[in-house]
Amino acid sequence: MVKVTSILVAVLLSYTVVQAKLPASAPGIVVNDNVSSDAAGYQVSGNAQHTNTGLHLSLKSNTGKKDLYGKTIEDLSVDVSFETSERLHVRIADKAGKQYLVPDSPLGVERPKISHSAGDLNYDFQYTEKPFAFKVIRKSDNETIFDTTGQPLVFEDQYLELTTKVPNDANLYGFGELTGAYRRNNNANVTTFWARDVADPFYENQYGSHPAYTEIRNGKAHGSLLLNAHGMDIFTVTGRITYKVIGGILDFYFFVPEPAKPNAVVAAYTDLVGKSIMPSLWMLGWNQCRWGYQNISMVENVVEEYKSHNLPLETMWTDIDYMDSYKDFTFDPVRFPVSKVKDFTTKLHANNQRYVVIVDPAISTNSSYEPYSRGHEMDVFMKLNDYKTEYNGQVWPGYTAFPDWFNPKTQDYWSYEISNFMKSVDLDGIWIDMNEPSSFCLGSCGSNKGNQVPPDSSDAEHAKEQAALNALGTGVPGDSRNLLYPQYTINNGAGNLSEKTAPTTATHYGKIPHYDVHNLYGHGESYTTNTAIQSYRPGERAFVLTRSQFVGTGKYAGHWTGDNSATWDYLKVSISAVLQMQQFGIALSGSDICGFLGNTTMELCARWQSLGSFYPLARNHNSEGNIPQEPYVWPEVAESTRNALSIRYTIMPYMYSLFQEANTIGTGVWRPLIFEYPEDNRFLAEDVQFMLGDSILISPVVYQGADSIDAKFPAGIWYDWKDGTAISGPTTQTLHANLTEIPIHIRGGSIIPLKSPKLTVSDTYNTPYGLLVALDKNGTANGRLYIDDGHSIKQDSTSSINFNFSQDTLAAKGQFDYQETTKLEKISVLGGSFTTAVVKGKKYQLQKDDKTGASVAQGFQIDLTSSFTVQFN
Ligand code: MIG
Repeated sequence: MVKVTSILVAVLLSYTVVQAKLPASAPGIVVNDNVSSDAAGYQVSGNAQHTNTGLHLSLKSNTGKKDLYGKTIEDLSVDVSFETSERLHVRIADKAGKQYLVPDSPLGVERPKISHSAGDLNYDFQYTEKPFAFKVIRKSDNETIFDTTGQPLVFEDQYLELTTKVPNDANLYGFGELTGAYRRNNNANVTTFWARDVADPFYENQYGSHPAYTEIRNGKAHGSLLLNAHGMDIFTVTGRITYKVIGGILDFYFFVPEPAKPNAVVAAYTDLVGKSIMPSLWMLGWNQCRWGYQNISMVENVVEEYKSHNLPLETMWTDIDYMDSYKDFTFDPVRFPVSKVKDFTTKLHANNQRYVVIVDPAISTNSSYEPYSRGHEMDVFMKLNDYKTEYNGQVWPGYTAFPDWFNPKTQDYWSYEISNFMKSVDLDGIWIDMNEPSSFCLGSCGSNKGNQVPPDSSDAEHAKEQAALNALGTGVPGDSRNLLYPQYTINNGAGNLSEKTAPTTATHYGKIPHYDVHNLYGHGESYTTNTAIQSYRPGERAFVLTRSQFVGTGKYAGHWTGDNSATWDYLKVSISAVLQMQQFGIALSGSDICGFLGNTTMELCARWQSLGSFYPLARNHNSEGNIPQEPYVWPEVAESTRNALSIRYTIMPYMYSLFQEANTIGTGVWRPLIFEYPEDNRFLAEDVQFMLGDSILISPVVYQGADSIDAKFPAGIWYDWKDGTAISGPTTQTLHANLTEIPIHIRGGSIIPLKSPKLTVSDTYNTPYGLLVALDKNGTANGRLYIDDGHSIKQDSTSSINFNFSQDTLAAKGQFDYQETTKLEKISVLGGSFTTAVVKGKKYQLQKDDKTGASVAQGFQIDLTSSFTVQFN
């Protein structure tokens, strides 16, 4: 266990490093942000061909400087497909088709098969022949949204470069996963894409890759995706975006919706990459986790404490502590005996609570460990560059093998292991970590057929590992590329591409070098795990929480933002981290509440619980060795948690409806204010205040010692959740919020479906429905409620109810197929001055509630199984 201790020390030492202050802009790690202006470039050769889907061009390399960082590919083809009126596909590829492409779903991204060009295009595609360059123009306002004119095009086997001009101070959102401001600073900023196990450093590459952005210009939005999984740097420099990629092709998609709304860009983007997973209702409940729950009684005790402090708890989690010597699919026989864990889950389930545990992809190579021998037998692990020898890295259990998601047999392997494991104690979901993939040694560093323990990591040891890796060669047979040391060095914060992960010369099924699919490893595990969980609970929505992700992972899993620190900077930046995931179609996301690394404080934790209670995925998680930070540890934190969670559970039908919209339309559960109010320039860089759906404005306090926030309000009426006070926007107001409160405002013009908050989601959902009607200045409001059984993948019948309030009448119309048994019993109105409500001829008095400021009518028994109206006087 020597090695494990030294890793732990390294983790502990890194606390001080990661607790750096939030920089105003990217730190100076920029290398090579220039464009290669002397590169040869390309010209169109022959005639353009009109195809069924658009246009086909052949390109030939010009004379001039070639082979900048690899071998120039002389012949290219450009295929332009007018896929839909709002989606344009521009693929620049090597004519020979040798460059690696992101595979189709499920392990990559499904590219829609288009047979005919769409009509009514919102965009124009224009190109120049010599040198070849292209523009994408939005027709409605003749705005050029992508423009490579006058910029070099480089296409080499290990280096692609393309630049588009953008306005000097462009409003760019996306390009993640990244810890930093939501609006990208255009001042020599680089985003690097190479999945990496690292504790959320600001403006460096981390766990996931989404080379996609939305830009807002003069209130109008468009978007773009470079569908490429290779390592890359994207520079957002004054006046341009420059892509520098170390493999694959330039597979661009452009999203040009009309009207050109930011949310419509997200919808168009997720039309392509897939919609966010539909969570079961219970996944909206509160989660408690930590690394350091050393035995099952500690875990049971946490559940008890929650109950005795009257705090909602839906799902209890355990980290690698539960495992026997950190081996997947095992429970420590002394600290977490299976029989006791099973009793624990049985008890949780009886109380409508859940249990989720962590699983790492790396499998201990101990030959007496069955999950290893089975996998070895089935031949499902990653290989070295001889395509035969197993690649063995090192993770928590010591030497490990890595499941190869690209091998078609791996699904059977993983389904068997996961379902067997889940069955042993009746688990509810799986949390997948370390799937960048993370490895503590360099290269294939040994294996544990008997009981070998990896040596201490040291410089000498690392040098040995490096030499052994080099000795295997820098590439793979039949491929001339230098995979170990590509000439263009992306700004990988870990240094060489093979550091702290599988080496780029390791291989996957089909002889694919890891170099080409590194950024897809977590995506593949997310899909495979989701499918595996379904083999244990057929028909049920699977719960997977993944650390590493790629374009489209949201359709298989949720994501937490990894190892943040218990500091005020990380509280603040969690907002842009979650907003980013919404934009990428990973709606079910959140950060570790109260902070993972380092000790939290009462004040920080109180504020974080308030904010985190509104994360789409709300989980308190803590690292080893830190002081406990469950909300009951401090009375103030318990109070702030009860306050915020009582609001979350009250508006749960609204949140669930938002998740269903994320799953069908693609819009975020959280939304940046600029996405809702793109014409209001005050919100261009706003990433503290944000919207929950389109009806709730959240204005958290994120600074130490502060007890107020200068909150900006969009145009319209905004009602304070606490007392109904109306604020008329656009305006800025200083809102007071003591330690246990978070300012929340309801947009005038919205109708929000409610429940009565209880300690679990199912108890909450057993209470009658209510409606909160917040009127705008015209006395109108709208809202929506989605109902289904809350857990099945396929639904026989669902309800989608649209509420409309106008001319003093509330009307509910839509689809009412779900046999909902709880009734609508209460309607609260903010604004207006009504005294009675009439339902089917029966009169109800409205009473002013002095606390909430609303006029409330109750005692209805309105069925939510058919349309109805309520008349207000
Ligand atoms: O090497 O399982 O991001 O949430 O608690 C650290 C222990 C491994 C990293 C995860 C974190 C988890 C921790 N893991």
